[in-house]
Amino acid sequence: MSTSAQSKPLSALILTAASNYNLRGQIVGSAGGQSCPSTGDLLSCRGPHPPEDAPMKLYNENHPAPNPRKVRIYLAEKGIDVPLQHVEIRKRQHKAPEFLAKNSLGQVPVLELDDGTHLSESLAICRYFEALHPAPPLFGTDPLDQALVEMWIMRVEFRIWRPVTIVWRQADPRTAHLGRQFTDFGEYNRGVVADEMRWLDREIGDGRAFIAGARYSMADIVALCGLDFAKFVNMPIPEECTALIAWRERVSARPSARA
Ligand SMILES: N[C@@H](CCC(=O)N[C@@H](CS)C(=O)NCC(=O)O)C(=O)O
Repeated sequence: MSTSAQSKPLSALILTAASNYNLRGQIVGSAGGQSCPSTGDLLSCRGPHPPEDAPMKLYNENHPAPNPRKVRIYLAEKGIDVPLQHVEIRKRQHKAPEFLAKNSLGQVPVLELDDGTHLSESLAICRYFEALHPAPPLFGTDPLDQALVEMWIMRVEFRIWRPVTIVWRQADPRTAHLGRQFTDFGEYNRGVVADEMRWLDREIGDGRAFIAGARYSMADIVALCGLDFAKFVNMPIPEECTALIAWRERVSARPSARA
């Protein structure tokens, strides 16, 4: 089990992962993970079979769900193997009573610990693993670095993610079935997203390699997932944003981006 996943192909992390986690996410032994087909059943297995003695699992949804993706990329960067349990949003499995008992907001991701504790919120889940496995640091190193990573996570969440999710919920036909849409408000936010992408492009146009500075961090994970989701909602990065496009190509080339 390596704590640095950066040189490993993701398939190696998921399919031949060598370690599992006990109650507190410590490395305890061999899993021999093996993929299993999705059965379509509630919370059916999608990732490696959870070993019976290590029930920690991550309730997950795949493309386009950007919040579980944050956690998957984070875990891949760390080389941490956690079994995935698929929650099919299109089938409303996240609103079923069994799932609401795990997260009353009916959202993924949720991390289930061995003692039955449920942890929601993608960033809280990543911070939990960061406290257990500080290396390689993805939430900063010294106090200033940690504050800068936090600053950029908050900026990206509020400046980029928020208007993107407004467009998705208020103006995208694929969410029209969820309830009344305020389409004018949604469409207005497309312009907000483009403006914020231009702002981020100017910020990182100063030559830094990553969003929060010289080191890849959680801020890059949050930004990549947000921008890729924006593309899914038909808001690609404007072509004049060359620094942002180059950054996206750099972070997308990391094996973790395929998680
Ligand atoms: N702040 C939460 C947001 C979680 C979230 O919105 N997850 C989406 C999938 S990306 C979801 O479950 N949406 C269904 C819903 O809100 O009903 C986090 O960071 O985990």
